[in-house]
This record gives sequence, C-alpha cells and structure tokens, in this order.
Amino acid sequence: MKKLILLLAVAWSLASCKTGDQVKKEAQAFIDSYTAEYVKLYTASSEAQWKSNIEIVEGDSTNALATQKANEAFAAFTGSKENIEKATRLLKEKSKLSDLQVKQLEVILFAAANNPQTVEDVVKQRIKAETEQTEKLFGFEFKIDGKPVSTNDIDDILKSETNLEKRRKAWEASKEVGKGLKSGLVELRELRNKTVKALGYHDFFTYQVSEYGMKTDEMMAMMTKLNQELRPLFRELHTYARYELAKKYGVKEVPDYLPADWLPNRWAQDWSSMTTVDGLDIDGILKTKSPEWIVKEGEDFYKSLGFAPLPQVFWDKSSLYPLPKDSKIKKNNHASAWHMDLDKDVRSLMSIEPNSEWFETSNHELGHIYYYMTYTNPDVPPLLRAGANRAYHEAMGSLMGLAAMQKPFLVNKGLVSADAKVDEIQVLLKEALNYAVFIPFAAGTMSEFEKSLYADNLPASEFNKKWWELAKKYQGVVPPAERGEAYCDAATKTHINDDAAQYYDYALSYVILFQLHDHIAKEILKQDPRATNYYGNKEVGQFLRDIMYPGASKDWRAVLKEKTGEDLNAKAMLSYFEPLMNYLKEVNKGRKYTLPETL
Ligand code: X8Z
Ligand code: ZN
Repeated sequence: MKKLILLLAVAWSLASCKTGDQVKKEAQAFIDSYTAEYVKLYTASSEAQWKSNIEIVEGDSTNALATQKANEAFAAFTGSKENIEKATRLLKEKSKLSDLQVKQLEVILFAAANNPQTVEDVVKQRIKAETEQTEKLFGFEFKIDGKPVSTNDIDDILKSETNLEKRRKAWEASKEVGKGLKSGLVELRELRNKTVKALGYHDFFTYQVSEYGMKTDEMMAMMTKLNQELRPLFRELHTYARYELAKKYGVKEVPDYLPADWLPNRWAQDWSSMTTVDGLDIDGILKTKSPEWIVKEGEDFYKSLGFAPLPQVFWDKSSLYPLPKDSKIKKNNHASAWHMDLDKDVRSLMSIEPNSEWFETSNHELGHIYYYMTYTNPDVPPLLRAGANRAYHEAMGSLMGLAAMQKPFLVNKGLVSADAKVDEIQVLLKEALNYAVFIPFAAGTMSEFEKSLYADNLPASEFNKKWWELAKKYQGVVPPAERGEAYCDAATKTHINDDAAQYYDYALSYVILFQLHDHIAKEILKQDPRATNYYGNKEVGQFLRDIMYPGASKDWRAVLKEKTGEDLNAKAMLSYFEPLMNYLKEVNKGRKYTLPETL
C-alpha cells in the first residue's frame, strides 16, 4: 500500500512538473485535434439547421430529422467525457499556457456544459424539443378573418392601420402562435436547466450569462441600472405616446397604460413608426426601391469604409427575400446571420421588404456578416471566432443602421435633398422611440422573464401573468383584454424559443453602440453624434475593424476601454437624447403621467 502511495505521489509530481513548453505543446495538440473535429461537426450542424430554417414543409420531417442527427453528433463530441476531462486537466495548469490557449480551453468547456455526455439522454431530448419548437414557430400559419397572412403583413397593419378593430385583430392574430408553443417551452426550460446543471451551473440563464464572465445577479443588476437610467426619458416617451396615439385613433379618454395593440410592433419593442419626420421620410424613399437594393445599399456602406465586397457565396446561398405568397413551404420569418463553417461561408436569412425596418435589419445582419469576415483571419483560431462578447456582435450592424439613417449620410447618398428642412427634435424623437423604447423591453420584460423562467423556476401556470406584469412595469404596456394562461405571449417572441436566455445581449448592444458612435462622431469625424456621415471614411472603417479583428481572443472590457477610453456605461446614450427631454417635458405639460418615476 505504502509503495502504491509513493508511486502515485511520484507520478503526480511528475505530471505537475511538466515544463511550460511541454504543457503548451500538449494543450496545442489537443486544441488542434479538437478544432478539426469541431469545425467539421459545426459545419454539418449549420447546414442541417439552415435547411430546417429556410424550408419548413408541413407534414414532412426530413429536414427536422437530419437536423436532429447533426446536432446530436455535434453534442456527443463537444460534451464527451474525454474532452471535458482533458480541457479541465489542462486548465489546472493555466499559468503554463498561453492566453489564447486558456481562452480556447474555456470555450471547449463552455460548449461542453450545454451537452454533457453524463446526461446524454437529456441532451438528446432537448435537441429534439428544440427542433420541434422552431418548426412549430415558423411553420405556423397566421390568419386574419380566416385568411392566411405573413408576419410582414401583420407588421404593416400594426405600423399604419388606424382602425382599432383591425389593429386588434392583427395583434391577436400575431399571438395565436404562442398557444401551441407553451408545452414546448415548459419542456425546454426543464431540459435546458437539467443539461447545464450536470457541469455545475445553477440554471440555463446563469449558464448563458457566464459567457460574459458574470453572475446572474450581476447581469440583472446591470439591467436594472440601465432601466433606471433610461426611466426619466422613457416616462416622457410613454406619456407622449399615450396622448398622441389616443389622438391618432380618435379615442377621447387617454388610457393610463398603452394597449399593446396600439403600438406599431408586435411586442411593443420599437415604437418608431408611429411618427414620420417631414423631409426625412425614409419609408417614402424606400417604397420606391427593391428589396435587393436594400442589401446592396448596405454592402455599399461597408465597402465605403474599406471593407471587402460580400463574397459570392453570400449572394448564392443566402435566403434574403420573402417566399411567394402561394408558396407551399415556409421559412423562418425572423432575420439572422450565419457563419456556416467558421470560415468563408457566410449567409443571411431575411424576408426583406422595402421599408425602414428591413433597411435597419439588413444593416444589422450585414454587421454580423462583416464581423464573421473580419475575425476569420490567421490570428484568430476557429474556436475564438465570435464577438468580443455576444453584445458586440449585435452592436456592429445596429451601429451602422443608426448611422445610415442620419441626415448628412442620406444627403451624401442623394436620398434626401440637402436643403430639406428637417426638424431635429422630431428626428431625435423618432430615434428615441426606437432605441430608448427598446431598453425596457430588452433589459426589463425579456430579461426578467427569462431569468424568472430559468433561474427561479416560474410555474407554468403563471407564464402569461408574469409576462404581462413585466410588460406593464417596464414598458407601461397592457394587453387589450385579459390574456389567460392558455396563451403564451412570451413564446411568440422568437428568442424565447430559439435564442434562449440571451436577450440582455441586445440591451447591452445598444449601450455599446452609442459608446462607439459617440467616439466615432467626436474623435474621428469631429461631427455632432446626432448628425454624422460615416460614408467613405476609412478611419471609421479601421476603428471598427480593430474591434472586430480579434474576435473573442481579447477581453471585452479591455476592448472597450482601449478603443473608447471608457468602461461600459449608458452616458453616451443618455447624452444623445438629452435635447429631447426638454421638448418632451414641454409637450407633456399638463398631461397625466402614469408610470412611476422609479422602478
Ligand atoms: O433579433 C434581432 C436580430 C437578430 S440577428 C434581427 N434583433 C432583436 C429583435 O429583433 O428582437 C435585433 C434587435 C433586437
Ligand atoms: Zn443580430
């Protein structure tokens, strides 16, 4: 026995006495072989999922089965005991590894936690449930008065219809899909929680938050702070919208809370299309353009900053436009961007129509695409081809979307006449109805709901109750009529189903966006952040490229500090909208405020 102990002790000391070089070498050999297999399986899974998202055929499970199979293979590899043990053991010798190696091993363990072999069956069930949920969500036939409509049709009604009865019908039609998704969401919550528990995470929300190097409480505290900082502006916007919309719909008694079907967006996350700015009527201009023009225009903007043209594969393989009205198949109606092979194959899935929302979304998706293209370089290993954090990935294209709507840019492009008289406050108001209004939805309703769902095990009998409590508290929005638990209004939002526990990414992306924009405007362009023209400026391009180039190989906090001199904060966003506060206080004078001043 003693001998054995001695032997073990010697073996142990030998193991930990490996030189730095030896450990590095061993780690690199592991990372290299892991990467080769990972990329292969990731690509196969992307291809299968892509097909499942662009070609949903009722009653045909061919694509779903292929996706399940590919995802199972990916899960079996990433969650294998062998990979987990190896990465864990190597990370014990962190100090002997390079920073890049540590980061890749952490990525390996993070991926493993979503698919641990120790709970193989749970992982398989989850994959199946996920595939089915996506098919149900996007295979759903929306109907108004028994007639099939697309989500684009519903959105058009919500943006422009003034007849309240028609609005109500469209809004209610958009929520029907939730009913059939509830049981799937209940099941997914359980399966997602069970999977990540196996590697020590408390719940799936906590697991997703951990990618930021943060705890759930820290993330939620950040969300609360953000909501609080935006609250005075949002309270003015809320008061303004109640009175203006009541006027628009001819309703005498102004409601205390905004009925959800009064707002121009299915989830009340963006109210900007309730106003048009004279002289800067983007929708009027876009109506005369084709959907193709929208994407080309976006590409042209990126190219003007020094980025490469979009690769041929993007044009050949993307699915950018709506399917014909009589199409037998359906596709995912929400926009996304795909890095199919973590290399050159980049694609986007959209249903572009020539309007300002799709213009913004197209720029947003191209931001993802250019991020993919930029960090696909010899200095960034495939496992680190991701954003500095997930919010950066969302911020890039949204930043370009904001910049592409500003007057000097539009004048430069010949889309708006230089001497058009444009009321700057109205412009700012329209922007606030987009960017500021989004925060209570993203940082409040969505993030609080998902935190409660995953971390606090929200009872299935209270999903809708919770959802509307949060919508009222944060967004000041109420349903047009009682919505019982047969409905599952949260599940009508894409991300709740297929991008779970990550919506704070978008809230943070807006904060980052304004920080980057502020820096670009003031330090590079020497222009007013509210009236910039990035077009053709190579220095702006270089600034963005510097952020995107290292992907996830650099710490996200360090990137922000290095590039803007600031830590993450909402100052830039608040100061952007500052001139609007006085105006809103003036218009709202004498009006009843119904939202509490603080949360
Ligand atoms: O989901 C998206 C993108 C996905 S790449 C289109 N966005 C959020 C949403 O639509 O809810 C962009 C901003 C908010
Ligand atoms: Zn995005």
